[in-house]
Amino acid sequence: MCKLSWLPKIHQLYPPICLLVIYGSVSLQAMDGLLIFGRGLINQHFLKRLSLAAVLICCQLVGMTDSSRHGDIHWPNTHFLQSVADSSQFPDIDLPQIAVAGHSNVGKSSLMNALFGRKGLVKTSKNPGCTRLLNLFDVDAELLVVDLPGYGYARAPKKEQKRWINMIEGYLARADLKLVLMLLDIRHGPKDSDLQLIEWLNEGGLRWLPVATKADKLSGNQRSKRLKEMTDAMGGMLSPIPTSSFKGTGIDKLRAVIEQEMRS
Ligand SMILES: Nc1nc2c(ncn2[C@@H]2O[C@H](COP(=O)(O)OP(=O)(O)OP(=O)(O)O)[C@@H](O)[C@H]2O)c(=O)[nH]1
Ligand SMILES: [Mg+2]
Repeated sequence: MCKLSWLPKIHQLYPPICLLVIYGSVSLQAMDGLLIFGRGLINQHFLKRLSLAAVLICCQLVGMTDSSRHGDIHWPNTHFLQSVADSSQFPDIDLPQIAVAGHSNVGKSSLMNALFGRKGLVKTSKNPGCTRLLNLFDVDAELLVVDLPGYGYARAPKKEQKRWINMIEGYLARADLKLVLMLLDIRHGPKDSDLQLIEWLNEGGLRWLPVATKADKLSGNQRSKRLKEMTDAMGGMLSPIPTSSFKGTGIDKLRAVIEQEMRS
């Protein structure tokens, strides 16, 4: 895929252009002000320019406080690319890749909606086994995020469980991944199936980031206790990030860590 990475994006140009216009406008105000002060009157022209400067300053403040924009990635600029049933169907995409892995129903798809700041883009369900294919999302033409089917859904037919595991392992083994987000329900910590996957990721030399989901279900004290237990049980290079897709907890931090990992 051809990517014009040297071209700045519109949102990257936005703050400097705004600053330039504000600077120009404020300088004109100052000149107008001096002239008017000299003549001792305020005309309509002056008031118009003053309101234009106020509007531009507000726009700039909104641009600076947009929490879904970190560094180079504008997260809401995400679109669904395609679903694939196994890694052999994977399209040739020249973007750094991250995968979202975890037990069935742990909150993978919900977390992706929260990360993208786009409600309903990724399909979620209260019934386990909702995501059954590898779903690919292009984030701002900077990043490819892959939503994986959940493992460990005991009530799914054995044949189907085997197919999901093969699909996940086949993909993880072949993909050129920058990072795997390893999702764990903060209340339960890692299950045997999670520990198996972690061992497998470690053996393959893949970098993984533990993400504790559904943090809204616990009080502050309980959260800290569970996070410590989680770290002790899993090891790993990166500390777990507590998140809640419902409340937006930890989402900014997670975006920042992902972007940092992309750059390293
Ligand atoms: N309280 C709470 N519930 C959540 C949160 N995130 C997800 N859920 C709920 O957990 C259930 C599963 O969410 P999904 O995002 O579909 O989980 P998944 O891991 O993608 O599930 P599979 O695709 O089946 O593997 C849904 O009922 C969600 O509403 C959260 O942050 N807090
Ligand atoms: Mg899902």
